Amino acid sequence: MPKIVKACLFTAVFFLCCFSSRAQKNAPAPYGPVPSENQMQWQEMQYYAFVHFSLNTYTDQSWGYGNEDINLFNPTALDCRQWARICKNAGMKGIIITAKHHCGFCLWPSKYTEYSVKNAPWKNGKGDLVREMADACKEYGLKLGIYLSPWDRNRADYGKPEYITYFRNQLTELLTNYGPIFEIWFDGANGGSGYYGGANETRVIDRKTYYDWANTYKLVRKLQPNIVIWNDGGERADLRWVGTEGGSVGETNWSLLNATGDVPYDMLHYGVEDGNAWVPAEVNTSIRPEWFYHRSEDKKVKSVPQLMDIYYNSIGHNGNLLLNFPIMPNGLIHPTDEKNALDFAKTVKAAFSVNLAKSKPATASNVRAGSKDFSAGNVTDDDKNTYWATDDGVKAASLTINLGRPTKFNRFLVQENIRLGQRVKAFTIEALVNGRWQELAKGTTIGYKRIVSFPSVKATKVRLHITDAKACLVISNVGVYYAPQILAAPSVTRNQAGEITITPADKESLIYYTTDGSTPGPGSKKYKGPFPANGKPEIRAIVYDPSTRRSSPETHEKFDISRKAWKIVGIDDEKAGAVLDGDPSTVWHQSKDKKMPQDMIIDLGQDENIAGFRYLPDQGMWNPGIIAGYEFYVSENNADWKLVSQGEFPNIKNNPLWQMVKFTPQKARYIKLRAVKNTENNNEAGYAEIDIITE
Ligand code: FUL
Repeated sequence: MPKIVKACLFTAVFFLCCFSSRAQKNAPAPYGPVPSENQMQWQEMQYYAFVHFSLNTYTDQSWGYGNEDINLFNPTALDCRQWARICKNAGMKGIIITAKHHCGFCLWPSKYTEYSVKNAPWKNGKGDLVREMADACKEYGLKLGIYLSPWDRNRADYGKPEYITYFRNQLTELLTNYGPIFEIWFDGANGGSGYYGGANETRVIDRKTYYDWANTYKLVRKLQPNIVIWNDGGERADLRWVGTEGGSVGETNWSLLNATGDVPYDMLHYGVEDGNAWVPAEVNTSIRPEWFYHRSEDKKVKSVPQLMDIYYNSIGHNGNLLLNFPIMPNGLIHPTDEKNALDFAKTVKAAFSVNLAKSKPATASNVRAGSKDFSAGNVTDDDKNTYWATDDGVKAASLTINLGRPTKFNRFLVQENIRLGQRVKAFTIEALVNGRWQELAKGTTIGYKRIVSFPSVKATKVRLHITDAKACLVISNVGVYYAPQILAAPSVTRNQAGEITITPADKESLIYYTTDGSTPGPGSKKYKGPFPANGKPEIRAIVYDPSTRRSSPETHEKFDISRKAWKIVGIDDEKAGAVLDGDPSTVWHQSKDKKMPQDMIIDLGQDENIAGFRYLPDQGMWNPGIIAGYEFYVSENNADWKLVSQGEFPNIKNNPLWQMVKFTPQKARYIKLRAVKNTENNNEAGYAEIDIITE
């Protein structure tokens, strides 16, 4: 290298060093707890998968008792590469596998128990599912995580000190033999009834002391120095549960808890503002109502709009998202789950791939020491290591981004440099529209990432106004986006008063509808709110985005006569009105002390020409009281009843949706749906809706 070049290089490096060390010297000091390097790596993953697969998959259970027959485990098409491919294409960064769920069955051939794949027919006992998962993750560039249930309903020694040795032996196998593990999941469900090696009893442990977590954590960290530990209920670990499995964490979400003490729901969901330990939120939820596969949920896979809500309420609220796929008995992810997860990824991409603020000039009301190192422009430079900072003591300031020309947007994304601690307590977002500033939204905490949604606006400038913080501000990134409308078919319901409500998936969408059976389009009636509909209305509706001129698939609902005058007879419980309210999500159950058969009698208010009936069972997670065997009666006087139909609802257990039964038309004022049997052969009877079909 010529001398002159060398000299120049040396000078450049010298100045760079001086410059960066000066910048560092002047950098804000960390405030409060900060993430460890492992927590930081984890936070940047943002989105990854759970897979639930075990003997429960074959017994249709949520929690196995511990005595389930090992011979049931024989997936015929198992392919961990399918799981990994789907997760990768869905934009996920890792997979956590249920190596052992509460039933104690191990998906790897553990040396320490006979209750594992080594004694199952699958691959003649030669299989190792954790190995297959690890290999598939490696092939697809995904990280591997392990769920190892501390509660073990199979083990005879559960509850005794020996079990802790067993548990640690298993941990050692899993954390030694399968390469790097990014996260270990210690579920909080603990103690209770179980098989326990044949004892068939209830065992209660002290969840705080029994597992001696401190030493278990030491072992985990020794074996996997880069791991993060999730633990709900035991000693404080690296990550926290958010208090719900529904898919959301609080809008206010501090990545902090106290290092000791109990953690009630509010702390889990919102964090603790003055907490003394960094414990960020992981939002775990399933793509179906349940964690394990149940055929009855094939029609209940979360839709793209539902998944988008979860996205904004987890990743958009300073959390990471852990989305579960229940594996089918054949060993694959169901095609609907795959499709919805991939469509969800496409929708996220469509919303967030173009950052309208990127490289746009930014100014701030305060810049730390007036230095370029902390300038406002650092938030739009696409470099996660640079940030805008204010002087010490300046806890409120505003940052303005000049978009250059009127630009349409409806999402604002902002990130704090959390390596220096989480600070912001309150902010507003404003936009310069036609020369006037207008407030778009308000927020509280920011943390690693906060996404704020608001109705589309066309503005030339956007301003983040931080109004309160714990210490000076450190903002690393700002994004401004236009998320296209989600064009999902709207839902159409009619309440008991006969009013029709049409609800779009995206609040901004325009809805067009017809009531005369004709095809709806942007020239049809525009929906402005619930409207009365007499007779037997036929509603066809679409949502429409005028900016792209695209419309959603159509929803087509045919309603029968209005239920305005209907009354439930002989049941003295106001809540029973749920059966007639037109809302599929509300339910009513017969009282627990009643036995089958159980009757639901309805007075229609006047004679009707009845040609059939419809029944919608409880749509909730556990679906109790699904009527499987029925008798249907009609009467003119609520005294003399005529049986007009009886039988079973075919496949209602697996597909608990609307059931429709038709019969020869009958003139009557009263109807009686008699439940003679439910899907579980117990005495529960529940109803989301009952309706009739008239001639
Ligand atoms: C819960 C467990 O009891 C469920 O079965 C599931 O594994 C879920 C992720 O955690 O607490």
